[in-house]
Amino acid sequence: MAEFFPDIPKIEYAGPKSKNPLAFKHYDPDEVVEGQKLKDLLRFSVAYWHTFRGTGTDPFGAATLSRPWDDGSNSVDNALRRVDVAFEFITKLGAPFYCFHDRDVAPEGDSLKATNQIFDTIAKRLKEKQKQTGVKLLWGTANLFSHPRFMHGAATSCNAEVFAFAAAQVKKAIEVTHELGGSNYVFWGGREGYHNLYNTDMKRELDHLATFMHMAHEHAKSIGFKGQFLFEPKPKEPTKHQYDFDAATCLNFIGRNGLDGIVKLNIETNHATLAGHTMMHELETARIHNALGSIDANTGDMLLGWDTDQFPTDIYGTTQCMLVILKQKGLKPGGINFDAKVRRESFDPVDLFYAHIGGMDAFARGAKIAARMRKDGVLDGFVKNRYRSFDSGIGKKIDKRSVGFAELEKYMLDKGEAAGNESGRQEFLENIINDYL
Ligand code: XLS
Ligand code: NI
Ligand code: NI
Repeated sequence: MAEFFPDIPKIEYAGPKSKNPLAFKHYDPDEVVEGQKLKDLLRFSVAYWHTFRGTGTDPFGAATLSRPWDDGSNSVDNALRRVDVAFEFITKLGAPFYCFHDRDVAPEGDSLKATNQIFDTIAKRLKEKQKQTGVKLLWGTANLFSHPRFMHGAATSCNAEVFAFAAAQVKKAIEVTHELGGSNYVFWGGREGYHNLYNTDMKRELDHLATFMHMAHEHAKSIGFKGQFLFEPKPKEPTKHQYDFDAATCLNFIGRNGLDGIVKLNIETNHATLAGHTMMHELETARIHNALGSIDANTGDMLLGWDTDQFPTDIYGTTQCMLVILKQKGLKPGGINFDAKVRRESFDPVDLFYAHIGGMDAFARGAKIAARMRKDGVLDGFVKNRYRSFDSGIGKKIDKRSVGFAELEKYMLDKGEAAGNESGRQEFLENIINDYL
């Protein structure tokens, strides 16, 4: 079988002292952290779209990336060859999972029927390759944003024909995800949002989105797909007002539309930044609502205001992510997907390896640092103690709701003033965190 990365060996763990750029320094898949092997805790996934379909184009310039195996065509042969490339890459990297949109793996045909046939052909090859290599599908999704038919949205389009097309496409994408043993199915809003209320019935569009998700869930049930549905928040791009703005907005949508427990969240670092939040805030918002399903680990650039989809390299950031993720003992059935692309200047195939190795090492380090902090009870003890006034006395009564405003007024009239404030010690805690890095 042809090798597409002939000069690249299987990437191994070589330890922190290694100077080999094609080895892991921190990600040892079998190292145990908080009772789990790192490979099971982190569940890394390669994103098919950026890694095997990315060309390096940007709004100002043409493709730059050198991908000798790709003839640039939309042929089925080219798509099949990409599958072989993908599985050689993922296997050499040692990532246990991958993710795709339907249109990343399989091009569109002349009709929906032809498109579905092409998708089946590719899915067959994907299935063979999964079996051969042991690589699994973390999640599947449908591309409901690239084709011109989705100009007004997909599930939130003003055009019922487009809603129907999107439904047919998602039906097929769920079926293929099921056939390939996918653990999750993702809804990212894509063009679900609007630019201007002069032409938009927001209520009707949101109702349609809820209808769409219920229909997807009903279909999944009918075919026996047990994977987790995930909604991916993102505040901007491509529309000005995306309906899946941030974790809180998505949770509100889920809760108000009877989708609690059916749909969880796929939280992306870059999207958190665009929403004006930290990733830690978004993760914790999802977690406390029992909705932290999976993450897209790509980060943005603090100086650029769009989804730059960079590989995570900031250990401070990955530590913060892992502090939250470890609280719920990992993300399973979700994982850490690199929805990230190499810069257009990094055009060699080997750059794909450097990028993923760096991201995996950054998360492995974050996991180990966070675990040490948790073992020493650095934050937990502090936080628990900070709220101790609610563990007894009047605080306990408030938590139990056994008092109301009248009792609290009497309590304070008797005391005259609230006592007991203590320092929040933010800088003290920030210093301790730096000690662990
Ligand atoms: C785009 C999104 C997208 C989703 C999958 O910004 O991150 O890539 O993860 O549709
Ligand atoms: Ni994403
Ligand atoms: Ni994104």
